Order: sequence, then structure tokens, then C-alpha cells
Amino acid sequence: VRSGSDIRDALARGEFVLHYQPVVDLTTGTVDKAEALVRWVQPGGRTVPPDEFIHLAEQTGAMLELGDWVVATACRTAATWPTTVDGRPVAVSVNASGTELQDPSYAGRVLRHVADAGLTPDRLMIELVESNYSLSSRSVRENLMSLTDAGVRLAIDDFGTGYSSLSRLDQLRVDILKIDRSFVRALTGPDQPMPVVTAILAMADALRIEVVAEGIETAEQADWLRSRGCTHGQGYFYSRPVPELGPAELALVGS
Ligand code: G
Ligand code: G
Repeated sequence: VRSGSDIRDALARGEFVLHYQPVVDLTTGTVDKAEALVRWVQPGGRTVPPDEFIHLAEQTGAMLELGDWVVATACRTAATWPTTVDGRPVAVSVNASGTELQDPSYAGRVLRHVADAGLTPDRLMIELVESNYSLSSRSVRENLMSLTDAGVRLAIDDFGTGYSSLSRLDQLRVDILKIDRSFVRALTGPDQPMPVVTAILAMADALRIEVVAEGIETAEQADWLRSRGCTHGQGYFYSRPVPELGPAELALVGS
């Protein structure tokens, strides 16, 4: 992978695919969200993970085209899922890069893809990585405002590992905090104190923000989190990211 045109050519050839990782409601065992994660399936059959090409896409300007394809594709897939589970909208979440958030046409393009797929905006969630964007940028603020005004949901990804995080919770209409998997990895026993995770859960509760714990790999981790009031989880314990996530798979994962 060397240039932006490699990525544009690969897009034109249809070499990118999305995998979806279910997010499970820890109290009911149902799936009410799934995160879209992009992969590049190269002609030889090698599947390249995003860590190896997102950075290049950002640097070469191809990220806007790639991100646009990700949003459009994720919306079309979500349109095949049940509309609601337990009375709540079933959402697909996509990762937004700093380049996309800076682009003045971003929110408009996202909302068009939502409408084209026939989704209501509350069935799309945008995941922001704290270190990837700055709210001092006017286009970032305007994009996020347009999206939340329309009803698109926002999640803060890798929460707890970035900087200057708390003021953003006042400035943005955040629906979900995703606790970084480094915290969950450290959870190895039922009585561990985990003061930072406990504080995040208390804060989210006070702010009425939902929490998704990332990287759950064991039943013990799920039990610890559930018993402390964490409502949602994602991780290999439930499901790896999978290429096909239809209504049947969605219903099965949590049960
Ligand atoms: O699925 P995997 O663990 O390989 O993903 C690695 C990282 O790549 C994730 O942390 C995720 O944030 C990022 N990523 C995956 N898909 C996308 C995407 O469509 N857009 C952006 N900007 N980042 C993505
Ligand atoms: O930061 P973000 O949430 O976008 O990262 C998602 C990445 O985390 C994906 O690449 C996915 O493959 C990876 N992932 C998801 N669940 C688990 C898990 O339970 N354990 C580990 N080690 N990685 C996970």
C-alpha cells in the first residue's frame, strides 16, 4: 500500500468489505447495535486490517471516498436488520476519521446515505475517537451539530484513553461511551476494584449516557460489568466481527 490511488483503484474494483461486530445488551442478551469495521480483501486473497491502510487513506485524501463508501454500505446493511429490538432502534455504528469530520460536506453526505437506505437517523451511530478531532474546528462542530440535530447518535470510542475528554460531553450530544478494551483486559477477577471503570460508569449514569464495554473476552468480565451497571458489551466472548450479519445472526448472538 503506497498511494491514495491504490485505495481509489481498490474501491473501484470492489475490494473493500465491511465486517460487523454485534453489541450486546448485557441485561437482556439481545443485540441492539453492531459496529462496522472495514477490511481490504486484496486480489491474492490477503485480508488487510484497517490499521494498515486508514492512516494512508487519511494522508492521501482517499479517506473521504473510502469513508463515504463505508457509510453508504453500512446503511444499506442496517436496512436489512430488524427496525427495533425491545422497543429500541437497532443501530449500525461507523468510525469517523478526523479527515471526514473536517470535511464541510460530511454531515450532508451521511444524512443522504441514511435517507437513501430508508433508515431513520437514529439507526446510525457515529463513533468518534477522542484524539482524532478537535472541537475548535468549525466544520467539525457544524458536522456534529447537523448530525445530532437530525437524530444521528454519537459515541465516544476508546473512552478513557484520550485527552480532554470530559468537556466534550458538555459540548456534544453524546449517547454512548465505549470503554476502551485496555480497561476490560485488566479485569481478571470478580472482586477487582477497578476504580476508573467504576467512575466512568457512575459518570455515565449521572449524564444518562449508555456505556458499551469493548473487548469482553470472558464470562467473568461480562458478569463484573453487568453487576456494576454497565448495560452493553462488545467482544470476542459474544462474537468476532463477522462478514454477514443478518436478522438471524443478530437474534442468535446474545442468547
Ligand atoms: O477491526 P480492527 O480491530 O482491525 O480495527 C482496527 C481499527 O480500525 C479500529 O480501532 C477502528 O477504529 C478502525 N477502523 C475500522 N473500520 C474503520 C472505518 O471504516 N473508518 C475508520 N476511520 N476507522 C476504522
Ligand atoms: O477501537 P475500535 O472499537 O474501533 O476497535 C475495534 C477493534 O477491536 C476491531 O479491530 C476488533 O477486531 C477488535 N476487537 C473486538 N473485540 C475484541 C476482543 O474481544 N478482544 C480483542 N483483543 N480485540 C477485539
